[in-house]
Amino acid sequence: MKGFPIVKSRRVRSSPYTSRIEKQGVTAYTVYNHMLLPAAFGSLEDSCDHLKKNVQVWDVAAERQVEIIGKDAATLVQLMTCRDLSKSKIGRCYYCPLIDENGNLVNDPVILKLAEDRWWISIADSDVIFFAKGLATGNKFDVKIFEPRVDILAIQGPKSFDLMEKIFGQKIKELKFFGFDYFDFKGVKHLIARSGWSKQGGFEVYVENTNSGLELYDQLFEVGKEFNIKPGCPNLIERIESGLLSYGNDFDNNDNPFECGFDKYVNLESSVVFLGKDKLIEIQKKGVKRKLMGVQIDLNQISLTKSLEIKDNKGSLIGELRSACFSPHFKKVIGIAMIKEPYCKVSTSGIIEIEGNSIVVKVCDLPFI
Ligand code: THG
Repeated sequence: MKGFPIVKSRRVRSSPYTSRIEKQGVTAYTVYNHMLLPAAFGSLEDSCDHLKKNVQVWDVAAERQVEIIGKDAATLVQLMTCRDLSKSKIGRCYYCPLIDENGNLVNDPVILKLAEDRWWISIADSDVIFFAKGLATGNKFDVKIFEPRVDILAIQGPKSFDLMEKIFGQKIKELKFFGFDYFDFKGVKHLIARSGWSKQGGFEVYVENTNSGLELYDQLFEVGKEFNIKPGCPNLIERIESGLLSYGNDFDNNDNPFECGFDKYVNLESSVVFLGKDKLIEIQKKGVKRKLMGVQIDLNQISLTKSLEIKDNKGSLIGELRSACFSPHFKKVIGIAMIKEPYCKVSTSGIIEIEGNSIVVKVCDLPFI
């Protein structure tokens, strides 16, 4: 992987775990929510393979929390998302598209209901806090909105269950997918959810007590030896194979939830009030003219730094490739692309230009696995 150093500063924040992952061999960072997010520990292929078979600890402190607390907290959270949260339960996480007044996407956070009047929005890479404050002020809501000191550690991979049982006891194995509860580590309570940005299974520890979190970090690696534990990070290959979408890469504020395949998180029939609802009803009636699709390309490597135009054989634009990687599993390049009608169906093909060569891309369904 080629690259240049990122300069740390007050603006590009470190996490409590930064000094640890640097001792452990982090080789690349990206910036996410104005914070360092590890992007590689050596080869992405090797890390992907390791993640699928073992267990990794990820410093995902860059998944910041926006806390909303107060009498109108539930109303404000609902105003921001098209997912009906009226039957939501304390102790559960909800994957929710956030929508603006045009029906376009603002973010795709995990939302945690801590209490009827207290919520955490665990955000992807956009400034949700200002969106929330604007809406709260404009609507004169009785809420407090702030970024609490929470730094998530993700424990991911098939062996995460046995590792976490050894540290937190067998009750942790009873957590349901996207459920959370509080677990004791040496006298300190930690909120732990069964979730994480991989499809290999695992947990996320929402660390509020930094000292205890650092001690937990070291303990995970100590106890994890027998499970072949390694430091890791959200893995580009694994997440594309699994069809986990990335705000800013695969979609952004110019796209709506139907174009991105978020249909099952859009509840237009319910009576709940949210921003852009009328627009989404209109969009659904008309139908969308493009969709996020998978693509397969017969190449053995690719490195995208911006989207690539996809054209038909007459040179007309049919879409754009937004993320891509070489997948050792498929032995070719796979990617995520926004494809226009009528090309957004399986086995259509198009052409991309890479360093002067025309290369065929084949459209397929998401997820790949
Ligand atoms: N965990 C936490 N915060 C996050 C992420 C996370 N914030 C940023 C980013 N990731 C938000 N994006 C996603 C995208 C997908 C999922 C979670 C966060 C995800 N999706 C599951 C799936 O697609 O199978 C389940 C969704 C569901 O149906 O409920 O897990 O990873 N804390």
